[in-house]
Amino acid sequence: MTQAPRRPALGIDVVSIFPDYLSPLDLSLIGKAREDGLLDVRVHDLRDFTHDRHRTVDDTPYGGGAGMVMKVQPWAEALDHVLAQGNPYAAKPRLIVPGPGGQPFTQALARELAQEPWLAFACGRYEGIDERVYEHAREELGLEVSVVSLGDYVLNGGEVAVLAMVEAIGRLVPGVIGNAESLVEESHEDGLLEYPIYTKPSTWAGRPVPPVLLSGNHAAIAAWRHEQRLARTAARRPDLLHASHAPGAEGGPEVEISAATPGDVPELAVLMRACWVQEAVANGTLEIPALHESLDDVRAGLEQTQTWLARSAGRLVGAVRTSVPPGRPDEWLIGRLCVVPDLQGRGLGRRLLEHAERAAPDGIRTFVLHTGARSEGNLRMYKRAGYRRSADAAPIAGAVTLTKRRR
Ligand code: JD8
Repeated sequence: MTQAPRRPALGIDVVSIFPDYLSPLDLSLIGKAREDGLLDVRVHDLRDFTHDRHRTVDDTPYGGGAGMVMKVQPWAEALDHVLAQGNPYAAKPRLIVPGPGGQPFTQALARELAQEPWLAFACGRYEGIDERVYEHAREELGLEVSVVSLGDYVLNGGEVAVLAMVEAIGRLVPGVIGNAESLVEESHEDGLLEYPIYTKPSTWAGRPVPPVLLSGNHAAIAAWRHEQRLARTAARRPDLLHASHAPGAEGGPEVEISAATPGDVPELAVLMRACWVQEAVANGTLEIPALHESLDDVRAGLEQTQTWLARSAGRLVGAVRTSVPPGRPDEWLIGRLCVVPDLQGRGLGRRLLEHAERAAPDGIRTFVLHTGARSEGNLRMYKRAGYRRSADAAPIAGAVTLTKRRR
């Protein structure tokens, strides 16, 4: 099995008048990732780019007012220096400037920044940085500049924010977190908070661990954990819950799921082509049946399976189909589950999966489905839904079989 080529190190430059403030990045997982070459973090002292005896980086604000403002010249030279050092994987860094008025820092933004090859962070102090530094970075240096806030409270400078952002971004770089699996069910990863966790002893001070967790019944454990996540989110962060679980949230106005009819065939063919191109890219193969089906094949599919469609304000936004595999009367094969690219990650796939499961007739004991071995997003969603890898071969090369016992 050839090793996937290791992703080049994520380059991170940080400029601050308190470089020692960033020394926690030498420790723990981020520190190890730097030793392992997964992250290349460089911290620069802004005062190194001053030329006066007092190494001055600030001055009084034009127009009056309290406090001091950081001067343009040291920042301009510091940015020139960072760019001049270069990065083997990118011509220019994306510049992140923490500020209380910036766009909120979120897990989604962390995921986005973790995809970048080179990030630079400018830590302000005092009342902030002269506005012309932002203009110079954008217009003269041609950098993408983002002002980002850690949260709705006031800090004394950008260093604490950079510590948090570098940790949240760095741990998403492949290989930094030993068991990438553990990233799957984290809070904010999918809009729900985490479930409660326990370890030995199974009873402490008369307090038992919830019995389901000792049952070995993966499906029941997955279901309990999902319910706990919903309950916690409703209690602590209803704003998140509304976003991910309110009816219609998946696609704006109401999303209705209904049985497909022959009239839906043309749209369904387009939807499946769009979604399986994505799978083909992820899995590096075009040998995927959905990509080679004619309209007649899709029409036949409607006759041989129960096909369900999700529509939002009339727009076809998702689909799934179900059938009993020949010779396996107690299995429910769930297939062709797909969601339009612009609405993925909002729970519609999970809703279609639950609908397909609920549609199973009596006598069905096991749900079965197949997906690409490298379809990370799908595998995460199915794992959260209680599915586990099966030794059974999948119908096509590069795919895997997942099963779940019906509760
Ligand atoms: C950068 C200077 C201090 C801010 C006058 C207090 C982020 N969530 C956040 N809260 N505060 C910051 C932040 C604060 C900063 C700087 C980030 C640079 N200050 C200033 C304006 C009011 N003092 C932040 N991210």
